[in-house]
Amino acid sequence: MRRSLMAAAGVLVLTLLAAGPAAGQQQAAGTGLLGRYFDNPDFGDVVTERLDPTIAFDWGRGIPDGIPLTGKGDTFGVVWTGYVQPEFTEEYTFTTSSDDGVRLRIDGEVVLRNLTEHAQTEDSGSVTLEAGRLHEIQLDYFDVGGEAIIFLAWESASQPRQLVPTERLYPPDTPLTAPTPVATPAPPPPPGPPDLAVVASGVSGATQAGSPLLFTATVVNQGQSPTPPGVPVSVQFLSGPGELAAAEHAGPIQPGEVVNLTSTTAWTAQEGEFQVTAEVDEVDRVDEVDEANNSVPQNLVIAPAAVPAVAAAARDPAEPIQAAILGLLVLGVGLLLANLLLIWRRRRAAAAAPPAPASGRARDGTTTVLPHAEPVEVVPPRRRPRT
Ligand SMILES: [Ca+2]
Ligand SMILES: [Ca+2]
Ligand SMILES: [Ca+2]
Repeated sequence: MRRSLMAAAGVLVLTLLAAGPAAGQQQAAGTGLLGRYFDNPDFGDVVTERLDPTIAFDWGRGIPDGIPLTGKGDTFGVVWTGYVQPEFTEEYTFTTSSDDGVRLRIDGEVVLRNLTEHAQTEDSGSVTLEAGRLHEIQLDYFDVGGEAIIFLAWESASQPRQLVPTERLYPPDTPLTAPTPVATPAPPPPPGPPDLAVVASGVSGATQAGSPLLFTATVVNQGQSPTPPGVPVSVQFLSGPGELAAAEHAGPIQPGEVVNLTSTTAWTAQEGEFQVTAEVDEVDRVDEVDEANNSVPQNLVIAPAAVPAVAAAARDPAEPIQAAILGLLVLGVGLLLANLLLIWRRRRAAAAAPPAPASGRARDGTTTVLPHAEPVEVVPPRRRPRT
């Protein structure tokens, strides 16, 4: 019966030995586990130690070759320690085939345990491993006589059962290298403050005295942060120290956002030349990296007020001739009225004068001739001849 079991176990051993390396194993560089050999099954005093490339031994009824065991001769123990490095991140099942006792720890946790005296027996246990990581491994084994066999195999969903290969086993003095950290991008620097700037300004309306003018400004946030929420962004239109108009945006203005603002009240234009400065955030509600770019001046020329319509009509080319004719008519009517007035006054004067003698001799000897009187012949006095 014992021989038949041994034969069956031999099939397992051959199966394990026949399993080839899994894909990707060439990336590992292990050399095996450190084996500390004891001359008793209680893991007492260490007799010797050596590096074993794999755990695959069938010492038959003897003892390990080259190990100067001195105890009972056919009774001894071995503790293998070091690291095991899996290729995949997944659950691995470890299987031992041993005669006699066996116990496997991975990262300090017991994965399988059968510390009894027994013929060659398979024991299995599972543990989840991380690809590329060196996991601590400790395999305790003892033989209390008779056959002495120990094999260590593993399998997972990604690889068939096989002996744990040499390149996946590392001795305990292997320097542990931290798993390659996943490159994490450096956190972006905190964004800078907002930066408002006036990039254009203008007016809307006729640039003529008396005309209602609206002012416009184009504002951009060329900073890295939006303007604070709930804080309005205002623009003031100044001529010298005086404010002509103002505009406001409820905000916030996002980085790179362009906002066109128009004054809320009109300015009644006055004749003259003005330099109007559009200044954003003139009350400094927003902290900015640059305040020098907050204002832009513009020159504004306001023409005189419009000429009234009647005066404009006088600019008709025919107007001088019409005016001359009108003047002549007025002059003619005036002369006519003056003559009529003169005649009327003469007649009135004539009607008011006392009746005069038909003719008479004045004291001075002259004769007054009245209208409608017959002329009187005036005879000069006769001169007395000289004697
Ligand atoms: Ca035995
Ligand atoms: Ca600014
Ligand atoms: Ca500011």
